[in-house]
Amino acid sequence: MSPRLATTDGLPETVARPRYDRDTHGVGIVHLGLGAFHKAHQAVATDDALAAAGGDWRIAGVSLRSAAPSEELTPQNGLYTLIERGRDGTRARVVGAIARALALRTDRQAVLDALCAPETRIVSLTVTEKGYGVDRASGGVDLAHPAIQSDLAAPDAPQGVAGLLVWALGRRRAAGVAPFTVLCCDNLPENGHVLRGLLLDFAARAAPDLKDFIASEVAFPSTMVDRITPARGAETLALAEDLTGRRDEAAVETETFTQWVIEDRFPTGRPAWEASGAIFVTDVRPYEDMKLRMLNGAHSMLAYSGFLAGHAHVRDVMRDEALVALIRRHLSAAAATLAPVPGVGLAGYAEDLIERFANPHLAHQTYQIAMDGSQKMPQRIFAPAVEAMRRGQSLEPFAFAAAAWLRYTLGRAEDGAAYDLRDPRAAALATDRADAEGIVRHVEAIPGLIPPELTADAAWHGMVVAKLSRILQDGIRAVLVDEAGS
Ligand code: CS2
Repeated sequence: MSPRLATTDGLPETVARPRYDRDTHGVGIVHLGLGAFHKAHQAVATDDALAAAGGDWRIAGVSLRSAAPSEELTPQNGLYTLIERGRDGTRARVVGAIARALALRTDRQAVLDALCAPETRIVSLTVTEKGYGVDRASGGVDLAHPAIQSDLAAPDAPQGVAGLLVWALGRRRAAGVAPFTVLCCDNLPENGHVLRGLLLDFAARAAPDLKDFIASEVAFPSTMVDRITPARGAETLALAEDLTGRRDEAAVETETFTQWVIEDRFPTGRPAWEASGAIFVTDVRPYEDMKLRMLNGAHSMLAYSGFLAGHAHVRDVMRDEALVALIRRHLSAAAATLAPVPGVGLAGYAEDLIERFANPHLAHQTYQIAMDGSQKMPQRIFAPAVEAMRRGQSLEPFAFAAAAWLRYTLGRAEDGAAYDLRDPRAAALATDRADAEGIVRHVEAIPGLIPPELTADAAWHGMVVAKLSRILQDGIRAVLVDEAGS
């Protein structure tokens, strides 16, 4: 059996490794949400920045729920293998940016200390859309969210994002330590602004004297993040061992493409992420809308319809002609809802997405993308649908995506096999109604999910009902073929 990865000494020449002395760089970032995406994206950019420009910018990674990431990384001194898989081959690189891996459950005091440390100048986050506890309708806290409930009940024993950040900002202020910059890296529109709104509302309820301080002193730059990173499988670990000659429990597999667009507001400094190709802008919104509506919107559409059509992976979907035609239709409908994006041609962006989705080396499950639909559909499908309606453009592609999602929320495949919805609003989505009209009405009545502009529009409603009804009656395959021909 190969030795465990714990040092870069003796790695094969073919494996890239940190081009800086890890031990001479202190920690400057606490990252909440130590999952595959962070390890494939921000940590890699930080590794590049450290190599190019140095600085005390290594990362203390924190997982809020599971202890697994820290159990995997700690014996490896924070090192892990990044496997980049493109059409032109597979490359392995050992990333050194993570200095420590902590789990809130088992290393609580160390996490709190790291959040309060003056050296910590940035707290970045990838906790997924559902991790924040934002009420999308009000922009404030979602009082039904478990972490919000427990943090409001016991603000001095924080468990969730809002509680931890507000608590730490309060402690820092009391100690005369400058606040950290809060850097949201989840797929939410205006993610910095959303997180700011959440913290201000949480503070108003739990620590009112902090609200104005957070409003005026804390920076929340928004970011657009992009790198397709499938959940790790056993094959990932086997491939890492093949490529490096080391066992690596923390390896991740991703595509070669990576993109990061960031608003440049970091009062206490930041790593030289431009060294990894990050783009700094004053307003990230056009890029975010492009990525959320085109990449993520097409992803959700293909995940629901592809899963129902029996495709386990995105690469299988890309071999289904009808689905590829629908992805193209979706991409161009989504592109038509966008404001101009500086420096980006949307037709080329769409072609690149088709190529990225078709990557034969990535085992990206449709079931993974299908997860948490209630948290994703608003920004990916409903927001562009509202914009298309305003502009008098066709709503068909968006109505089809909505119908495919609604069919998916029923929790059983066309052969009758049941699957777990994996959605925090699964209970609210569940209905006894089996007819399209009943299902659509039920979901339209869930607060904060489908925008009122759509629920009030008879044409939209009728279109979704008609498409869902046809899927229920004739099956997804027949509808895919029809839609692709229309
Ligand atoms: C995907 C994203 O799982 C999903 O919902 O759409 O994780 C997607 O792969 C990334 O946003 C790509 O940057």
